[in-house]
Amino acid sequence: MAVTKSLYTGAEITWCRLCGNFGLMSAFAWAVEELSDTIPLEKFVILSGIGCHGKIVDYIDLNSFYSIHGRAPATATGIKLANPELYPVCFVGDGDIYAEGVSHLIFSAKRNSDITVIVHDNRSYSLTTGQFTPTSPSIFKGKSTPEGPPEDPMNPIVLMLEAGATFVARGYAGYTDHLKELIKQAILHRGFSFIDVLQPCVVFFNTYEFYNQHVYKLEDVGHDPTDYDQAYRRAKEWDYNREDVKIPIGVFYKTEKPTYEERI
Ligand SMILES: Cc1ncc(C[n+]2csc(CCOP(=O)(O)OP(=O)(O)O)c2C)c(N)n1
Ligand code: SF4
Repeated sequence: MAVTKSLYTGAEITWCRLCGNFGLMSAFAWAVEELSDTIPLEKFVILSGIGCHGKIVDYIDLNSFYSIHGRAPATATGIKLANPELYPVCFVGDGDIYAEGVSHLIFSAKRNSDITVIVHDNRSYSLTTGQFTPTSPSIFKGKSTPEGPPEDPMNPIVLMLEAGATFVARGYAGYTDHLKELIKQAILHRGFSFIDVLQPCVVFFNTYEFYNQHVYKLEDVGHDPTDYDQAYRRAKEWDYNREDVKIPIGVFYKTEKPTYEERI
């Protein structure tokens, strides 16, 4: 393994104790270490949106860019166009990218920009103290919606399949080893790669117990990620609202097609 320095900056970590962001950050750092024989550290660029998740760029010691709310994928696309040797990885929030930045997400997928987008999907606008986001379920009791959101959640896996993403996955911050493998695959994928990470927020929506009981791995049921129709059916198994169903994690779909940078 080629990594000789710590991947952490040493900056004080201000996430709450047991926040799912810790599992996600460990999985990423571990993935980078395991990829370091193939991808030198200086070839990574990490970008973030705005929110609790965004602090990750302060904590991981790689080239970084603190983007504006919802716009990390647009910035990453520009970086990749300017220097195709770099590997841009965006860390974004569910409020950040499924609300403010949803058009950037859709067009990055549509273009097949050769970037990676990792969503810290805690299903809450947590930095701003718990408003509902596009993936909050009916049972989410926020300060501004004490009786739950007056609308249904969206399904980001289906959205990305429809938008043309060439690598679509879901991970769980509680399963660091599994998530590390997904992150490695996403970074190595040539084209737009997307991982929705179920990330419990212990303050505004503590979902650890729920996910521990409901998550299952696609690879354990013989899922074929090259089959789009099968991916779509698996993606529809959970609509981000129901609590009585199993939740698939793993790679739903992957395919190859020319990237935006190649076509430009
Ligand atoms: C354009 C814009 N709108 C609103 C805000 C205020 N704002 C800052 S963080 C945040 C919530 C972020 O929530 P999410 O993306 O889900 O990330 P989390 O804090 O849950 O990680 C909001 C609404 C902003 N900074 N910029
Ligand atoms: S408020 Fe939630 S998402 Fe933010 S650091 Fe605390 S536990 Fe994590």
